Amino acid sequence: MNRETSKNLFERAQKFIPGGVNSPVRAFRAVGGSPVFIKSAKGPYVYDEDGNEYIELINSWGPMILGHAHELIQKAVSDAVQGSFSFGAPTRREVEIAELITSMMPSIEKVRMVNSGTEATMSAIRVARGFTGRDKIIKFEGCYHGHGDSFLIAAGSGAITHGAPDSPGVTKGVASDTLTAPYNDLNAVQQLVDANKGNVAALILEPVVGNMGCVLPEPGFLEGLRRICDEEGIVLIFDEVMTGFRLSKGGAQQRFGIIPDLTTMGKIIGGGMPVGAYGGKAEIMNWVSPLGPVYQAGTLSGNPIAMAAGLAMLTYLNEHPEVYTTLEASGEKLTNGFKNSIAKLGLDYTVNHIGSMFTLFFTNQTVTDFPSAKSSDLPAFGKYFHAMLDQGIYMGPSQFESMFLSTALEDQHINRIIEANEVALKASLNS
Ligand code: KE4
Repeated sequence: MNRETSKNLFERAQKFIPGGVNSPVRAFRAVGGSPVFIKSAKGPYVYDEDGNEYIELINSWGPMILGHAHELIQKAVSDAVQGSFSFGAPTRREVEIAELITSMMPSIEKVRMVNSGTEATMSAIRVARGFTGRDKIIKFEGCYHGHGDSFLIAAGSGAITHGAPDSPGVTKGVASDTLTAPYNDLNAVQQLVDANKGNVAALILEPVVGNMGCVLPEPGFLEGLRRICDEEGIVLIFDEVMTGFRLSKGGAQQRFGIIPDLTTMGKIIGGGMPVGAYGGKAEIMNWVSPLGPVYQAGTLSGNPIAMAAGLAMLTYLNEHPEVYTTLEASGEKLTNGFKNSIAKLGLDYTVNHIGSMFTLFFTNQTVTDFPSAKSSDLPAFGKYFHAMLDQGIYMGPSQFESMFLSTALEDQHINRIIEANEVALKASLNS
């Protein structure tokens, strides 16, 4: 495939943009080579600046659950832009999306719109700290909650030691208030809680992880966290930026039947526009300014164009439950095809999958946490990624990401991805 224009754009980009991208994962550093610059997309396809067509499995890292340029969402945005772009004043659509979100996710009694998943998670832990009067939070290794300082924390060395900054610029002071535990390890959580009795404000997790690759909660894990948080007065926060409105109409919390105190959202709720949100129990959310003392604000929060896109998206998902049966079937078909090829080639790789999220891990370990995810053969994944790309299949350029299916994928596309997967697996075996 000729990708000269993308290469030239990347050279230009690196002169004025750190790493040539506005978000690190896009730079292909985990897989090598030069990133593809996307010019447009439609349905299951993305088109790069050289006119190459790809069937895609990123879908903007989750938002494009209905495929690209869905006519309903396009129309909602084109109608909205006629009335200007932003007012910095309350609007009807913000009321309507709040009503819709709280009806689709009943654990959310009140919700605040923001502009990204990062803003949502930063704000959620702030209000949890304000509500409880406590300072510490617990997060899990391998879970990503955006680039807020409190989340860029490496695992502490022992069960009761504090986190250490995982990025320059994050202070030791901030890091000392973030405790980390291995995902799926309830005992480690209990130890942290016992060692910090009465000091933990919140526990935040991806109820299904996308950000170490797709990793599912073990049976009893979410229930155990709910029990511990109830016993200790800790605010349980489900970061559903990825899983919200994807794993079911009511997200992971509906699918697993575990109710958090707060939920953070993003991606799908903006229909591809910059939107995040946090919400949950009214007794907690009532602490948010201007009703309560916990300050949080945003010039473009509830932006009318973004709300138009998000409303169109959520309204469609709310009125078309068949979306989820379609995605379940597509996920089953695709990952079964992957598993068949893995077996046929005598490989023992792991495929983690739930609904329309999946990751093919280049490891023979069962992947239930960050260490097992990190046992994957990254050079082999890099070869696989490029072999898929050269066959016109556009996947996330990192082993530690979930892939996302959209309803725009039809059998013909899934069959093509399965065929390309087998070719790419063979290519990844060549040294
Ligand atoms: P944003 O600030 O990127 O909108 O959301 C942060 C965030 C929070 N919580 C979860 C569970 C998330 O997955 C994310 C963002 N996801 C990544 C995908 N790994 C976005 C892609 C990127 O960083 O470019």
